[in-house]
Amino acid sequence: MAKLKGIYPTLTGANRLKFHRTLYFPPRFLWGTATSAHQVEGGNRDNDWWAWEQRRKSRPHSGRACDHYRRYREDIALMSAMGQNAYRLSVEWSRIEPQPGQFNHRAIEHYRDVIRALNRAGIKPMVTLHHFTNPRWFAAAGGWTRRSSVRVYLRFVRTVIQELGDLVEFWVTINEPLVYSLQSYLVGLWPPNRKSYWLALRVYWHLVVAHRRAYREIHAYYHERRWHRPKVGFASNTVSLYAYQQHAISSWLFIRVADFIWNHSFIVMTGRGYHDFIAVNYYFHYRLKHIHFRTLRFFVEARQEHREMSGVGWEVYPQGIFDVLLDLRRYRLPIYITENGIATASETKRTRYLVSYLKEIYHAIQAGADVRGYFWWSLLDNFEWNLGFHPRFGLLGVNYRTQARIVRPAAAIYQQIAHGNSIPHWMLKVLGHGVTIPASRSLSAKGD
Ligand code: IFM
Repeated sequence: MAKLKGIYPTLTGANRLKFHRTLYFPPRFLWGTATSAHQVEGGNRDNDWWAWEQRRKSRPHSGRACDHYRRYREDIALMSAMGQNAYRLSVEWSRIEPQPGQFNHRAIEHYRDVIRALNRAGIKPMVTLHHFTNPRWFAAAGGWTRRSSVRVYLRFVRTVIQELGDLVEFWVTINEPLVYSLQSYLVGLWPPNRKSYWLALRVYWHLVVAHRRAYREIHAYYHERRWHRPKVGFASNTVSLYAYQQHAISSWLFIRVADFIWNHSFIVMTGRGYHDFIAVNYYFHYRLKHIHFRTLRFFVEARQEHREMSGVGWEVYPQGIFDVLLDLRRYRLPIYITENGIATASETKRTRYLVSYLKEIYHAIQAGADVRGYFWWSLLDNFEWNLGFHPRFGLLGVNYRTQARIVRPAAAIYQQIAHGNSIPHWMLKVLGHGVTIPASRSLSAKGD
């Protein structure tokens, strides 16, 4: 109990009842939201995604996106109103280095302005250096398939650190390296639409090396200047995996291998000493049904089983985040949930999702996971890559015609949680406990 003293209110009188009914998070917990440059800024013409979008009419175009590049002040004011004390954003490489080795100082100044405004508002910035997009010239030269990609990326990292380092403590080197390698080089859904195990592996390896070198570079730079120690990590798309047939050895073995690849391979390959924190992006819960390498379809779909799903067909399964957080305890590092959220048109679903996932995170903390922050994906509805604008992930809705921001009910709930650094019991009772929805409703066309 002595250890808990600093964390929890003193238990006297009326406090005692409140304490037992309220789920308190640790002090200085970060309550944030997350975005990435290409998904919200608009007008990122110089990157490979923009080029890819333009190549076919049928593809979704990011266009003005949420116009966040121009409206960031208004958006930061809304973050403040929501009680956020942290925000995860990415800097757009193609804006900062539109031509090889030529840096655009106006773009850098823009990001300095954004970060200064965040700091002034008491919102801690967490900055991602690579979030899926590459400058066109980099992609044209072979992108991450080339060994030289690491050197070129480091030149960019060095410049960003020199220009923004004095304002930032948290850096994410690469967002979801495995997702990027697979979507772009194995599944072939994202630019450059390649389908090759060899290329996917090669790209993954280069990202591993890039992370290690960026980690060293950032630390060395801060050290030379005698600045405070930066916190550097990469964001992992962490997945909870279960065997459908619990007693089949083949399923069990496959789950072990898949768990290693998804949730641990990047940390192991980069080396444990290259991470100051574990950044978890959590959306996916899979149950292994079949092993089929040619179609890359291994898991039973939520839809088939009438399970609750998001608008993009991802299963809603709060308990999964408890399991992945406990598994990650093995690294003995602070954990930040750098993305978690749901695409849905239903506000009831969004608020229930928020509260029920946070409840599981609370329990994981009680069970020993050192979770220090949570970033909802996303601040705004935004451009969801090959799916375009139809998935609605935002705490703030966006009217893409007028660019008006719509404060959703979940934003008000988030504000209350962040403000109290806790989930009050009434919120769990009214919103947070899972509600089983009838199969017919869970099967509607968009999963909503
Ligand atoms: O929108 C993406 C984000 O860019 C990376 N993590 C998952 C999100 C939802 O698909």
